Amino acid sequence: MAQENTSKMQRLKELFSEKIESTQKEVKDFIAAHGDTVIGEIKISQLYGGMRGMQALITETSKLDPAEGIRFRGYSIPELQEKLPKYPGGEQPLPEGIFYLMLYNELPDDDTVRRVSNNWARRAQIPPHVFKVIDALPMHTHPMTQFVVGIMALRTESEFKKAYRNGINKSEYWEPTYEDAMNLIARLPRVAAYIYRRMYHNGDHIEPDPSLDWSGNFAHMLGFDNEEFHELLRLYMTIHVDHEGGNVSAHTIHLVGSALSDAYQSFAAGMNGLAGPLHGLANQEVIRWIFAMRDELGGGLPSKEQIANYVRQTLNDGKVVPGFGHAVLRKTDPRYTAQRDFAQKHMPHDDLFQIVSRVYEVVPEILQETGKVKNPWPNVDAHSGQLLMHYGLTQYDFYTVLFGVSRSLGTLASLIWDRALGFPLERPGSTTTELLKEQYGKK
Ligand code: CMX
Repeated sequence: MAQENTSKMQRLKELFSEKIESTQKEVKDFIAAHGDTVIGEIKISQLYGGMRGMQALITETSKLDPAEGIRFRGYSIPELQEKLPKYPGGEQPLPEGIFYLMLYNELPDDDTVRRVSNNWARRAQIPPHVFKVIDALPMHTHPMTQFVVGIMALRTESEFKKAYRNGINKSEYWEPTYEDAMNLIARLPRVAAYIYRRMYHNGDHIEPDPSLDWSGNFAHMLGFDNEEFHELLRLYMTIHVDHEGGNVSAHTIHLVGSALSDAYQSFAAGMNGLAGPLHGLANQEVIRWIFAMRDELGGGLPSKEQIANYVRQTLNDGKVVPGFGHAVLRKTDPRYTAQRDFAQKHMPHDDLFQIVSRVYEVVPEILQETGKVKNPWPNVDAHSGQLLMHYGLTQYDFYTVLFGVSRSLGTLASLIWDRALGFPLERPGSTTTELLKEQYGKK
């Protein structure tokens, strides 16, 4: 049985290894032919402005178009909702499918997705010390901190670390990276669910059910066995996976990985970036902001005028309106729209959905009035909390952990490709204001 399991796991890896050689050749030939082609120019303002708009990274798994939104290996979210395999009786894509698409650059069939699911289920064992390390943290430790600590505790299992110490040839780096990525993806739901049950259900933990799909099992371990919630989590885990390479979490994982830090170290570093309020933590901040508004206004559905006043007050206090704006997007985030469609179908009369919808009607115009916000439209985080709240996942401090579990799929598929393509240590140049002034300030 153990042998049979190993050979099944090997088959997915072999399939990937068959892809590497042709892609390596394609990239090498392209660089040889076009390596000196100039693809843009850099303005001084971009150096001071967070490098917006600079094409400076290769990330094969997804590409973000400002006007259209995210595409994963060329497919939009609605296309994936149609084309990716579903759980029997379900309508939302299985996240296993989008992972396969990102890693293998091919749409999987039902059988392939089942193999990925089974593969992860077989890898999901967590060494007991991980739970002990988490248990040693004070209960008030933010769930994202507990998550990062859990990931680092899992690092004892790193195959890359062992292989490097044993002198692995650099042409084979991708192989232990693949193992680490697959193991980590398989184990993250259990770690996340452990933190959730520890914090909010008196440590009453729920054993995994390996017969379920990856996110169905995650929902089950969190304590939600409602099939509609399982569908929501499949959607959630699919739309948060990746957002090209320049966002803080993906970029960090790629950067740290470039030092040949293993998948555990790289992913934990990226999760610390995701935990920032301008990035993934915005999903908890949205609910905090809406609840504070509701409390201040005495409950119920606020009028448009009341919301507008509250938004203006937020801006006057020098704070951002969470869930709105984006560094790249210039329209309503299609990830927002996918969640709105889900709410319209399953909970059109939900109180919080009414508020989220009204906020959507009011905020963009006010942000536009400021004259400085480049994208006044809602992003993914403006909607996700409402859906979770509806099914009883009310502990919003936990929301960014869900985002993090999903983001493992895209960023770790990318990390495997980084090692397969032999990407070097990332080391851009920096300069000083004094030097810039000397070089360009006199014109
Ligand atoms: N509320 C208030 N002000 C905003 C704003 C918002 N939602 N979005 C942008 N601005 C402000 C910026 O703070 C900046 O102000 P200053 O010039 O005073 O510094 C100005 O508008 C210009 O910013 P921008 O070029 O439009 O946006 P950036 O690329 O600098 O920032 C982002 C993008 C997401 C950090 C920003 O829109 C924001 O802070 N949004 C709220 C937080 C949020 O929802 N983050 C989640 C993003 C998605 C994710 O990663 O999960």
